[in-house]
Amino acid sequence: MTTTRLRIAVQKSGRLHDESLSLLNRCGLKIRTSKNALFCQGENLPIDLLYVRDDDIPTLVMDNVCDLGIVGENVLQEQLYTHNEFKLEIIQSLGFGHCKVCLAAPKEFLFNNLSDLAGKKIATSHSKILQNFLNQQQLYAEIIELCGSIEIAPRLGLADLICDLVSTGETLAANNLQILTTILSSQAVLIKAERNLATEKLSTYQTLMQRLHGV
Ligand code: PRT
Ligand code: ZN
Repeated sequence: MTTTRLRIAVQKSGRLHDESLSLLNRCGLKIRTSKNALFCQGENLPIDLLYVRDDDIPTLVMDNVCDLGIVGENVLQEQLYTHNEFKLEIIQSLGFGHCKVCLAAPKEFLFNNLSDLAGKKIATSHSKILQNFLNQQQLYAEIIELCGSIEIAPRLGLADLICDLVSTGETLAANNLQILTTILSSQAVLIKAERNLATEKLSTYQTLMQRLHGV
């Protein structure tokens, strides 16, 4: 189905949802929101929102289901490493959702430099970002892929260390873990596919971009 309305993919629920909506709101977009709706229409601009899992946002933008997406740079980077054919660009950093992808280990882990990671088991949900970092450092380590509760992996004996998102660091501290190094700094970003937008959507896009620069 073709539409002249600009469609933006936004996280349905989670850490980026409220601030994504608040940003669009400050850009003047009024949204008719109904509970559990996956698709919401803008009332005063030809812009619609699709509420989805954050991990699906790069694919939805790449596949032209959505014109734009708001997603964490960590998720974007992981997907770009996973799908070499994805051509996506960051249009603007949005100033919220700040966090870091860090390597962390139990406080007793002896760490002088990165070569101490050689041959270790590292639990993560960011396996491609981690693998790329290990390759750059010319290090071999075993990656244990987990979807969540990464911080508990060392205590369970599943891994020697972890590679996970950190914002305040409280979760690491609560699990007796300390940061060894930061691999990636992340925040929420507005993304678009590296192709021209349909001409009938251009003026809405330009209006949104002007307002984004002004907020
Ligand atoms: O359901 P869906 O798949 O959409 O959401 P999700 O569960 O995958 O993601 P969500 O909502 O947890 O996070 C969305 C995005 O928020 C992430 O991809 C990051 O870009 C960003 N973000 C910012 C964070 C954090 N800060 C953060 N602190 N994502 C996760 N965390 C975790 C952290 O790993 C730790 O376990 O929150 C916990 C608390 O962190 P500390 O350091 O403050 O204790
Ligand atoms: Zn997710």
